[in-house]
Amino acid sequence: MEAVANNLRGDYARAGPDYVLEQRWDDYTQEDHALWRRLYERQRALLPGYACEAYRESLARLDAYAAIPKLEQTSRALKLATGWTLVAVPGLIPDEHFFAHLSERRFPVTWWLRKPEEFDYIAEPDVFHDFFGHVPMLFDGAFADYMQAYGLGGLKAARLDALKMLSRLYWYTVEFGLLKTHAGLRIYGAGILSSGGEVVHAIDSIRPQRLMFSLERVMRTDYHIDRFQDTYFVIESFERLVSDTAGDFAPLYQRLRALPAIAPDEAVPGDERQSAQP
Ligand code: HBI
Ligand code: FE
Repeated sequence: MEAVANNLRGDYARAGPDYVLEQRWDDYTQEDHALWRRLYERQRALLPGYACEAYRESLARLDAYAAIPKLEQTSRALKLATGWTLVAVPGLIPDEHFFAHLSERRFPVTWWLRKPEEFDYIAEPDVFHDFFGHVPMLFDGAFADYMQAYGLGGLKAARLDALKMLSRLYWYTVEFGLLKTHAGLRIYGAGILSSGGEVVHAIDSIRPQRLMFSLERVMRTDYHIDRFQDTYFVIESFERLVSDTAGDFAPLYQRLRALPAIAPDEAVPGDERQSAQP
């Protein structure tokens, strides 16, 4: 078999034209399931007081500790909850395919699990990042609406050559978003929830700045993909995130593309800073 995308682990050759493939749950080894449990135990222990209620209640209901989940089984429950289903994919897929799946309420989940030596850091999303990080939030109605709207927006942004600005919105919400609650800031971003070190950093560290969500500010702000974030954006609620991002982005893209990007650690006039503690 040719090493497609020079990474046999992803075995893209096995995927269809929409990049979907069979999960082949029986191919996982006992070592894979044991690593899944170790990853799950570490992250679950970090969540009390850090992950938002919607995420924690959904994760508990998923009961996904004992072994790598069967995506078709989770899809049946998810479909009933918010109309979403999970599709197994070989790894990162081209933006337009990714957006197309989201726009039709299908969430792509990488089928393979990292190796033990990647316990603390992995560059690409694996089944642990995608399932443990992203899937629980898809059971929340407003967030599920936001994810589909993001997919629809992505298809439009591709046509407007605005993918860089739109990917910042995904990064600072879906991957690294924080939520304001009466008890303090809580995490809903998958990139934080699936990270061994960033759960505590995102809430307790004095290094990063935490700013109230502003669509324009997010779309102008660059990000690092290989270290903890210097800036986190805080939303009031998922419903508010949906309404803040409901409009047509074309005029915004037009205006913002003429402005310089804001560095990940930069503060600008108008920033509404948030402290992590209430
Ligand atoms: N593909 N499987 C997969 N998972 C992702 O999260 C993903 C992707 N392709 C592109 C992508 N994310 C980002 O560029 C989004 O901003 C589109
Ligand atoms: Fe992700």
